[in-house]
Amino acid sequence: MNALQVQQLKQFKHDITRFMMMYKFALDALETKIEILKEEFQLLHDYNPIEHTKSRLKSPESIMKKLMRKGGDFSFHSIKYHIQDIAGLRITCSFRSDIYRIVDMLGNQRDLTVIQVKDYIKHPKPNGYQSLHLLLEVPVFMSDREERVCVEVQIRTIAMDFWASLEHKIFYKYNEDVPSRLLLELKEAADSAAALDRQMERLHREIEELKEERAGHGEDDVQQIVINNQQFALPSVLLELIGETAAGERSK
Ligand code: 0O2
Repeated sequence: MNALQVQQLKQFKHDITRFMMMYKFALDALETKIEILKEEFQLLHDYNPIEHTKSRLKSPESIMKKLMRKGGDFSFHSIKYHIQDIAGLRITCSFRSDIYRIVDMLGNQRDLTVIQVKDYIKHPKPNGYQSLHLLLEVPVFMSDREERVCVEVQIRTIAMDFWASLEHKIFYKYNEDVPSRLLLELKEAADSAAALDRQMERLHREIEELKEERAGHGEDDVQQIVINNQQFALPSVLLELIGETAAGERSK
């Protein structure tokens, strides 16, 4: 390799790193948003709709393979235009209703743009795959410019995730040529996972109703608040003040 080629290679390495960093920053920004939603939801509803999140950047090799499939030219502009899942975030929830709650919460954020929604829960793929896919445009503020970066968000329940990861493994093990007996069993397993999700959702609703009933009877511990996993007792002076106000109200 001559000096010019080494120089060109260095420049390319620098450019591709900068390009990929943009997607990493978009994922960081989105993960922070999810973290805030999670904590706020826990505080308001005493319940966490998000089990866990996992992010990934597509490897340069997979990006190139996909670009060739899509027939785009080899420029950063073309990659950004054609490959919309360079940055991917997977959110796993306990219940189906949580998925639509998260979609609404993200859709309501003014700096995010929802480009596309693919609902494979209402319309599962023929193989049984279920998940909700969102394409979001996330603003990334850098030292010299602002970029709008596309992130693919997959939102699914634990049962859907269990199924998808097994199906993915089987698909790769058989080099995409899965025996029909296994395909049939996978479809049955997807149906069982969907039935389990429905049953868990029903149970969850019943438990929530019981919790509300209990709260209505004042059985919850109302003398403390929990923030950042820390418990704080309400100041006694405040409790006394509330007590006095209540006594005053009663004697009116
Ligand atoms: P990876 O490694 O997960 O990123 P497109 O992305 O537009 O070319 P498509 O099929 O229109 O292709 O996109 P779609 O339907 O939104 O699905 C994209 C991603 O969803 C896939 O990414 C998988 O992660 C997941 N997915 C979709 N269908 C299935 C399925 O039948 N089984 C499983 N296990 N996952 C699925 P990639 O790029 O395939 O891979």
